[in-house]
Amino acid sequence: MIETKKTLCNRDCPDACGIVATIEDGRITKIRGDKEHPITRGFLCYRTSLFLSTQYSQERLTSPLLRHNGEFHPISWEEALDLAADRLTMIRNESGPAAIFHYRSGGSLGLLKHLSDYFFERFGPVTTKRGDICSGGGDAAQTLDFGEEESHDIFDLLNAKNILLWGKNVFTSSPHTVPVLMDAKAKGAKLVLIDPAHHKTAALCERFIQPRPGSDFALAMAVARILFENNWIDPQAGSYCDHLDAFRGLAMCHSVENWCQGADVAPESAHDLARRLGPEKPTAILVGWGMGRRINGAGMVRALDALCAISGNIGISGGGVSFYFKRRGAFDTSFIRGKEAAPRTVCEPLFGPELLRLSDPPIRAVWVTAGNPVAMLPESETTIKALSSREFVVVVDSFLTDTARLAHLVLPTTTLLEADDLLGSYGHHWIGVARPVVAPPAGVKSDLEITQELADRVGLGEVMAGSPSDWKRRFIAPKLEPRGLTLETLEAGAARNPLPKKVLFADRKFPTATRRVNLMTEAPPSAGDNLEYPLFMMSLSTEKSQSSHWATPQEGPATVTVHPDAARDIADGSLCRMESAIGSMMVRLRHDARQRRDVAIIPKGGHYKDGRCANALLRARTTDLGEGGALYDERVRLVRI
Ligand SMILES: Nc1nc2c(c(=O)[nH]1)N[C@H]1C(S)=C(S)[C@@H](COP(=O)(O)OP(=O)(O)OC[C@H]3O[C@@H](n4cnc5c(=O)[nH]c(N)nc54)[C@H](O)[C@@H]3O)O[C@H]1N2
Ligand SMILES: Nc1nc2c(c(=O)[nH]1)N[C@H]1C(S)=C(S)[C@@H](COP(=O)(O)OP(=O)(O)OC[C@H]3O[C@@H](n4cnc5c(=O)[nH]c(N)nc54)[C@H](O)[C@@H]3O)O[C@H]1N2
Ligand code: SF4
Ligand SMILES: [Mo]
Repeated sequence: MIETKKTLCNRDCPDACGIVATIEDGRITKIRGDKEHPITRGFLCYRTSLFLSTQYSQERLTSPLLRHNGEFHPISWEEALDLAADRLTMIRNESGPAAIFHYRSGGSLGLLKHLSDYFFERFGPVTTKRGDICSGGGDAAQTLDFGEEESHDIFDLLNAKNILLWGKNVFTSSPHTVPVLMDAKAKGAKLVLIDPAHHKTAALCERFIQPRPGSDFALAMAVARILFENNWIDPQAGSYCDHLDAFRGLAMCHSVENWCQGADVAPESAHDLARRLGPEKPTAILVGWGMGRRINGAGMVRALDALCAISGNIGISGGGVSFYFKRRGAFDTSFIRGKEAAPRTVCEPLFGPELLRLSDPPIRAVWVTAGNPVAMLPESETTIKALSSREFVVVVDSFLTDTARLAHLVLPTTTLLEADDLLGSYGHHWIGVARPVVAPPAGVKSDLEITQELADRVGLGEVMAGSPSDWKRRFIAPKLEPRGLTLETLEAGAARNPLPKKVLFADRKFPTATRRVNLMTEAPPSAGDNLEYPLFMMSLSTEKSQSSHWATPQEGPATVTVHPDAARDIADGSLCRMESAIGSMMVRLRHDARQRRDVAIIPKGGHYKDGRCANALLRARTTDLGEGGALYDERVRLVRI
């Protein structure tokens, strides 16, 4: 029998695509993008197009595994969950719930994944994470400036005359924004990319500005100064912005030439950007998630917020400074209190160091779900040391990741094609449901089943009871049902979240304390120079993987891309070592004359066990605000072998 079924992709990706699967005799034979989904438009990205090889991979875990004397042995679910319940209860009773750390990352963005948080809150509350490795800096910046973070409707880009892709590689990280940008171009919009790294997105743009990494604050101040000097400031800016004079003072404290020197761009580039934001508006700024992952990342995003606000691009159609779409905004998760309830928290980017440092009580047990901290969080070796020295580590995943290898107990779970969940998106406003297109293999349980069966064993069975549909209704009811959206309507097809407006802040009122934009008044910290390690290691998303999950197996050393002048006579295609202050790895060098001379670009998500992991070289540091990860400020050098 041949049938087709629809679901939504739950990966940590801004696009939340509609997927259409063809199933023949119980086996998925094909997946493609849903033509009826307004964002997906019938295509999937490279990594998910190849997902069937992951779905049916020999490496997929189909039984709980217990590590004994360094080796994993399959055990039954009964044994596995009895053991987990006993150990967690013992540790809680002996040391208090703070001795247990529940770490959930974004392996699936399904809303029902929050139920793991809910369980641990009711079981403890236990120690949870704070900060955000991904967008902590940018989130804090936008919230501080505007009182909340949301984005213009993605189709409002069609009303823009200019679109500034500020630190954003749409082809790789949000491919379904590309058709919208193409449509905007067809309607006459002009695109500019501002990014230290050269990538495919430059081809979409009429102009490519390539500043020094981390120098966007300086570039933005040059632009601001030009806006002030030409009187291209919105005449009403003083009425809806706080600190306009102080911000002007900040922009005026250096000449345009000096600011541009700091950013290593020609002053003409700053004049060009100012013209687009001023007389040639409306201009939409799309802020990439990557840009804020720096020690001054929040300051950089705040500078872009300020440019948008003072130039009057805020609150108008075709304008705005869009960073994050509130993917959870439509759903009610308020019964889970999260950080507020937790006895203490671990800062996510400092996972390894904090786990080792915490005492009174020390962390004795760690429950990791939907994340691979060894590969994806900074300072892999510290993370390894931290996890290896705990008494009880459980990892819930479908594969034996770098992190799962350190677990005492590994619990196999469902993939995106077996998910039964609710989804929003952080790159547009469409929401919907994921439904299993096939049942999971024997021996695999969903995160919800795992949580419920654990709950049954520790007296929380009733608290966690309910089918996936029951839980979906609970998340949907408070905000969506009054607006006419029910589970049944979402099951019929993705719908636009009715809550966010198409144009944000159209009344120029902001949910800050003063109802005005909070303009920045001070320069953020600077990463400074480093003569010993001259290159910024930029460990960036690649189309070939979803973080540490690769579409096809990777072999050999990681490829590092540098400008030929930065290669120190190491030939294109040859092996060398890349060293940072804390580690070194063998890499294959690739020359690319389109890159800056101060960057070394390596794909993010390489596996530690294969010696491909950038995080082995990266120190655990946080952003200036919001406890994000300062991921792209580590300096490295290349050494001949
Ligand atoms: N194929 C693929 N897609 C993905 C992912 C993946 O692993 N693979 N990961 C997903 C995740 S987790 C997320 S959060 C999203 C977003 O994932 P990101 O990878 O953060 O994507 P971008 O928003 O494109 O931001 C990255 C861009 O920021 C630029 N950048 C870095 N530093 C600076 C700077 O100082 N100034 C400026 N102007 N630019 C800078 C980088 O050069 C890069 O081009 O994408 C998701 N999409
Ligand atoms: N050096 C460097 N480090 C980075 C970044 C960078 O740019 N450079 N990017 C950062 C960013 S933006 C992010 S968001 C983080 C991502 O960090 P992580 O969230 O840790 O990334 P993944 O490697 O995708 O790990 C997710 C795991 O969840 C599993 N999984 C998938 N679906 C499910 C499910 O339904 N249930 C469960 N239990 N597990 C599931 C997957 O198999 C995978 O092993 O990494 C950050 N780390
Ligand atoms: S990973 Fe992103 S682009 Fe790829 S199918 Fe999933 S939602 Fe779409
Ligand atoms: Mo992310």
